[in-house]
Amino acid sequence: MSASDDQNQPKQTKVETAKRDSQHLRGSIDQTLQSGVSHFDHDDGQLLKFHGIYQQDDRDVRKDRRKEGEEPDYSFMVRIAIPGGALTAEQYLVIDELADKYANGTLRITTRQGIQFHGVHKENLRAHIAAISNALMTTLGACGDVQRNVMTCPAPIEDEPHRAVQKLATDLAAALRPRTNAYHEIWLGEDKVVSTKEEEDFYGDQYLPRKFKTAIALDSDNCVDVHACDVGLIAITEGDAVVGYQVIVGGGLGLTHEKASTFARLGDSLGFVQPEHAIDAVRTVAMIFRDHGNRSDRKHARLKYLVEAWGLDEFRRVFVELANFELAPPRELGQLFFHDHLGHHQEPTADYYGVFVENGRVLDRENFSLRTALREIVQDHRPLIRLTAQQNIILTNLDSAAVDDIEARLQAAGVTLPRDLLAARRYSMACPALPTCGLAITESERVMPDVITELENELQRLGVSDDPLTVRMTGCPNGCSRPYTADIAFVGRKPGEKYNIYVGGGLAGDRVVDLYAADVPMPQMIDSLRPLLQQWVDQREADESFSNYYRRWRGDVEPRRIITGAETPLVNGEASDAS
Ligand code: SRM
Ligand code: SF4
Repeated sequence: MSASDDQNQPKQTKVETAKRDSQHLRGSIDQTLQSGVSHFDHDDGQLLKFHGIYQQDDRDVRKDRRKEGEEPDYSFMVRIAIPGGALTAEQYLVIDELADKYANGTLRITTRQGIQFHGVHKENLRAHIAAISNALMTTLGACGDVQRNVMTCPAPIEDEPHRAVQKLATDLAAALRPRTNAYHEIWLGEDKVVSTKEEEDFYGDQYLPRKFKTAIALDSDNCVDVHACDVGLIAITEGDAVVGYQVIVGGGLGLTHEKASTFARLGDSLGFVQPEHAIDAVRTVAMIFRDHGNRSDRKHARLKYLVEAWGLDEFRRVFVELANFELAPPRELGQLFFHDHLGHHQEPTADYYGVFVENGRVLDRENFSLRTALREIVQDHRPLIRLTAQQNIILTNLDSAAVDDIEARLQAAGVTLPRDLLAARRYSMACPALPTCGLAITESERVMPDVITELENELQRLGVSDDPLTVRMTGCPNGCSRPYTADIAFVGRKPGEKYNIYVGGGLAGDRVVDLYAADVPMPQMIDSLRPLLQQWVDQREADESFSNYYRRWRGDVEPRRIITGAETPLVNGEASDAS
């Protein structure tokens, strides 16, 4: 298919109609909020996403309630979009307070540097959103078919490139934020205005065909997994200056099991732009997506399908036609690196400290009081806060004495310090899955800590527990914790805790995985991996990483850029000898 072939599009989806008829995201949300009903209808449910709100129900009690003839136990997930993950101490304290006041007493740092609340009840939604807004944060555009939270390296490193990418993240977020006044009317009580065409001069009546994700990496640090986004920018540095940005297009991870037409794909280098054209480059890609993306099938509506269908050359041709700035040929990129920014770091004027938050969940439970410890640290030291794309939190602007105090408080709260973590846990991530996510097939966040313990034991037995290794889990194939770029990934496959196991990605985020074993019951997952781990330890060269060994063993000359939803597993689901 080429850019000129797509005029005769088939019938658009119901979501497209809901968007078009919504008067710029108003729908009947306001009326439903004022009514006594427990939940929103389909169309308003779709519109709510643009406001950063997901209607959910407690999956743990869903079946029992159905048997009793009761309706689902509805509540709402609320997501704050935080460009570059940057918050003030005051904002963090508001978020912490809201977790108790209106949500389920926990916070969740997301894989895109946002914050989620779970369990907010309909009657509290307005007050909750208003409190977030009063603290100068927004949930607008945290979900929905618009540009999502803009990610960038959050490390408070005092050099020009870090400052430049952090400023660019904020500017880019502002440039593509929806303009509709609906948010202010519905949640903040502003007077109603009549929706006009001009209200959304960029997005129009139907917004984008699907979510649109952006991230900005540095050529020295890809801690944001830039190739997994619809569009990415990589800051190319020379000395202490950013000389321009490599524009990456067509990344995305969601796929559907056994559907070969769906795939996870890493973005390709489109070209190189001057720093002053970075925002326009992203806007131009978004414009192409807006005008040519698939609006008749949401499973194939992401930008990656358009890039794949057109091919990179055609995509570039259309881009150049629209852009009123130069797109130079892509720069040769060196090996990308990844830093997790955990632990104590010293910069010329201040120190910073990265705290490990297992699977992003900030909570208190028996013998573990991370949430209280963080609140007290923030109250007393007033650090600036940065959330990472690995679901962790960085406290910045500290002096060295503060760091000693922070470590002491975390230890007293039962939190493991980064230096005491083994690599498998340190680099691990899991998505929320059950009981909140409506799409979860299996558990993820709730079982991951035990799976990691089992894997750690195995890696210790093999003598490789200090080797950096990314291990990620999701409760379905949508890829929310970016499993398809990890060294080892467990992806929910069938109810009853059966997972597909993938291997062969890696820390740099520039390779996708292979399907290693399918339908593996959770208790057998580590058994299934054992032969391959053993083979790596026996056959690796020097300190070759797990995935580098795996790629060499498989004879891959080029790292693969795509996996489909219907791969053939390398081994049977049962524990087996990989060699
Ligand atoms: Fe995601 C849908 C959670 C990052 C791909 N994602 C969902 C929903 C909203 C479920 C739903 O649609 O009903 C999940 C809410 C669960 C809950 O109870 O909280 C959900 N996604 C998350 C978060 C919270 C996972 C986490 O562990 O932190 C992340 C929120 C990020 C943020 O702050 O914006 C999150 N989701 C991702 C990522 C990773 C990334 O963007 O870097 C991906 C893969 C990259 C990509 O988009 O291709 C991702 N989420 C999806 C998809 C698959 C989209 C697709 O193209 O097929 C869905 C399903 C959908 O959109 O229909 C989804
Ligand atoms: Fe839900 Fe699947 Fe995303 Fe996990 S990966 S949060 S189960 S949509």
